[in-house]
Amino acid sequence: MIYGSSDLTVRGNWIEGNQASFGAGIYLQTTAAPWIDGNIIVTNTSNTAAGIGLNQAGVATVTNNILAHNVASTTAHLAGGILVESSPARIVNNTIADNTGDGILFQRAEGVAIVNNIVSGNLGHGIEHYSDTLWVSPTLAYTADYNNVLDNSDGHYTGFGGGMNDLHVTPQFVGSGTDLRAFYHIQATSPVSVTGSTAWAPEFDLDGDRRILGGSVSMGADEIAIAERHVYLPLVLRQ
Ligand SMILES: [Ca+2]
Repeated sequence: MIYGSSDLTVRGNWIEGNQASFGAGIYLQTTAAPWIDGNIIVTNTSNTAAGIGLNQAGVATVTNNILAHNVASTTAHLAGGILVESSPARIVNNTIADNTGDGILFQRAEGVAIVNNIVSGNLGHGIEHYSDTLWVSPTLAYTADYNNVLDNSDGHYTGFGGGMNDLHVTPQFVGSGTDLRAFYHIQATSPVSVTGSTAWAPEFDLDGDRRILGGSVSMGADEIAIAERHVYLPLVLRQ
């Protein structure tokens, strides 16, 4: 749990097998602006918010994380991946797959942004805007677009209609072996390797590969490295 007012960075950790009532992987309740980047958050179990829970947190930036096989254990399975509660978080370029519970659930969040994520195979909704009218003012603005949302058991969305630039295509995960970090990388042929929003993309991916290559960016935590793409440079002959 991260609590208090420091602008810390949590990067490159393997967060596995934890149990808590809320936010078993990472629980943010801070007035600061933490950056949660490039972590592998897997097989954690909570009542709600199994992977990451943000509750009255500041402008948290959550980028390049893989959240998989986390379990929200209540019968409603609220947020197996990420729950954003009253926090203007930036949830960008994460891979949120095969969790027991909704991929992303957000509520009472002014200015939240959910962009460039892969949200697939979760037991629940892909992305849920929890819109209890007692809690949510209709004037609260949010951005949710350029996400690839598919194969979630209760459908792509609830509480809103999805983004204009969302996709629903098989992301072509590497998909083999027991190393979940490797498993949820995407293959070079992935249809989402060039379909993200460059406006929202972080500078690097979870491997340290530079993003926005040739004017395009991948969805999810993994950018296809430049060596894996076909890049043709001009050939100049000098005499
Ligand atoms: Ca990469």
